[in-house]
Amino acid sequence: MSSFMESSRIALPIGTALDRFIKNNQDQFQYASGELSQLLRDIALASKVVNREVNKAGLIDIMGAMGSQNSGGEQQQKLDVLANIRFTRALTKGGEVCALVSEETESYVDLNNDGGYVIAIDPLDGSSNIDVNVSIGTIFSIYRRKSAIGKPIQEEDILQTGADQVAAGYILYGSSTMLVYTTGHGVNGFTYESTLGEYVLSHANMRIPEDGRIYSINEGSANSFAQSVSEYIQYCKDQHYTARYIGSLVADFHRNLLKGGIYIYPATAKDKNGKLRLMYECNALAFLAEQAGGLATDGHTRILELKPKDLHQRTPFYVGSKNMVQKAVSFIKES
Ligand code: P6P
Repeated sequence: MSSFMESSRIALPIGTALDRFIKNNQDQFQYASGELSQLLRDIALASKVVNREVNKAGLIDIMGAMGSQNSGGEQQQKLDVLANIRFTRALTKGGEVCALVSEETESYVDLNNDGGYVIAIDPLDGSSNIDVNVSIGTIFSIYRRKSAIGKPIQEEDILQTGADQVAAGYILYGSSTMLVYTTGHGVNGFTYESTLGEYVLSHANMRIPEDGRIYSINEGSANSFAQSVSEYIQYCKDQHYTARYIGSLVADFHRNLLKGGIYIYPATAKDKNGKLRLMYECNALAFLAEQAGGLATDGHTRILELKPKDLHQRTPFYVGSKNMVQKAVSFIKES
């Protein structure tokens, strides 16, 4: 065997880079693939900067709280604010986005009347874990604006149901950094190769197992769970399922996507409508879950059919393996 053949055998091929993947699958995006490429490139670029800052959090003064609160009255961490700035700047420069809905800003941010897309984003979810070096994430939803390009933004552009998403995804800043997204034709995962500065396809056509044995819920709130939730959790224990709860939605979702499982954030005494936000947390993960063969509901209605009334509205959230979500819902129906 020639030396070239010998060396090529051990040199593993580098997977498909994100940009190339989008171009190779351009027929799957109902609008101009160049626009989606630009949007995902802007998001990927900002995530690379956030990734660098997250990885240095212990070394530079970006840990801890800002001393300010976000729209939900939650303490803003310095990295929350930094991440919001990074994504806002990248999406502004890209020119494709007319308006941005963010957990970190009370109202939507009007970016560019000539933009054809609206983005809803949680720039850095799991902020309570930032200072203790536990995985955190970015969650994003992409909508096509409904009003005419070039005109001022309308409410109909902003308060769209999750079923209207044209793309959605998350970045997980974990032991490796991954970007996982869908445009409605399956779910694909890309791992960040920092020496190349590229996201490279590592998890093609991700599917969530129809069944699982992992349940993720904060049982510290169990005293205020509805009876149906308590009964379902007891069912999980009777089935000897495993309890896994990281306290970072993206990390818990990603693990359950790979291994099978259910994540539940129900209504509690503290959060009467659940803690998670429909527009920039639940809709994106619901789209991904369904595209991977799973389900996402508020206990009664498919998440993607919920009509938002407010940018920051909360919803109970049951998401994950199809059969597990259906089982959890059956307890609610019986109650
Ligand atoms: P709790 C993080 O603040 C977050 O929004 C999600 O990432 C996470 O799943 C949840 O809240 C944790 O909330 O009430 O269990 O601490």
